[in-house]
Amino acid sequence: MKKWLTLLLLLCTICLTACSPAPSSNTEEFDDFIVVGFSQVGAESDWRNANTRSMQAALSEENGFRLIIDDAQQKQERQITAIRNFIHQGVDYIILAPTTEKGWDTVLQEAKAANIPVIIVDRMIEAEDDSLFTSWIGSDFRREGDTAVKWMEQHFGASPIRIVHLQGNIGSSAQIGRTAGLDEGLKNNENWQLVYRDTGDFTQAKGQELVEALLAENVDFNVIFAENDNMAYGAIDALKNAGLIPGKDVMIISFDANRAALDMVLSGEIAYDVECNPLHGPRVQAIIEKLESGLSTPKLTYVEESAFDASILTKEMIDSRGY
Ligand code: GZL
Ligand code: ZN
Repeated sequence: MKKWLTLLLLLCTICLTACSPAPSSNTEEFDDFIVVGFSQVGAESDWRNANTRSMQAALSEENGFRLIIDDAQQKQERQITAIRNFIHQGVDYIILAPTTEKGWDTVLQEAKAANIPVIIVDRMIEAEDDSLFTSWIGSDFRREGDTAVKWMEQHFGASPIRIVHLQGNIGSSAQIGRTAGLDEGLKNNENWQLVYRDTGDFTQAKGQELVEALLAENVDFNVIFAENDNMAYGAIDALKNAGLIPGKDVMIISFDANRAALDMVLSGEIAYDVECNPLHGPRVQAIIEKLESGLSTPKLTYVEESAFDASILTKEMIDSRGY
């Protein structure tokens, strides 16, 4: 072909691609992907990081997804902004792991008006009507609290216990349910005394800080009810720094059952750990794939969970778990 003709053709091609209209919204270039906007609580705990990893592994490009994750640093207002951005970007689905139960109606109305299905994971929300979300997957936090209390009743029997209660973020379903379980236990066991209660925001640093302050004031306690493993890790550091032996001087009950915490159950530092399963990725993937093929999905799905103390736990069990 004549050189000048090739050059002319080349110029046309370059011009055509350069002149084609920019995609209408920046999800345009994801046409052959299912675009998912995920508003994640934050990165406050091992549980949360395992939850994020599970979502990334399931909603991957090889599985046909483009996942946009926003880390709200445990602030609801940042989640509301993230959801508005997802609506603006025109994502196909919104996943919300809500920091707290209240305050979602307005922004979820906006998602509904934009015809974007919302899937709630982990904690629950209070919604004026449940058409504001398509499906919820999470844990029964009250049941988790009751499981811990049942074990405490069996383990401590009638001996007097003085409890320090490290709560999660106030207003989150995990805190509401686990606290309700303990409150029921306190009501039913007159040999139980609550000596201190405050939120450690599910973080290791805050858990350590609270227990250090109690030890500095010589508060007398022999049980710590920590609403997640990271606060338990912080409490254990504080006890050890004060020359106390966790599992001997103070018994620790915890939640999540992360790998590191289960190792501490084996070593005796944590007496009992109630599982809260973070591996929601495949469950969300299955829900989206069902919705994509026009099938309906259950409004609420509770995940199966167990609990561990040293009498039933083995290294093999720990190694066989996904987090
Ligand atoms: C529970 C989850 C809680 C975990 C904490 O489902 O919401 O938040 O128990 C995490 O570790 O920070
Ligand atoms: Zn396109």
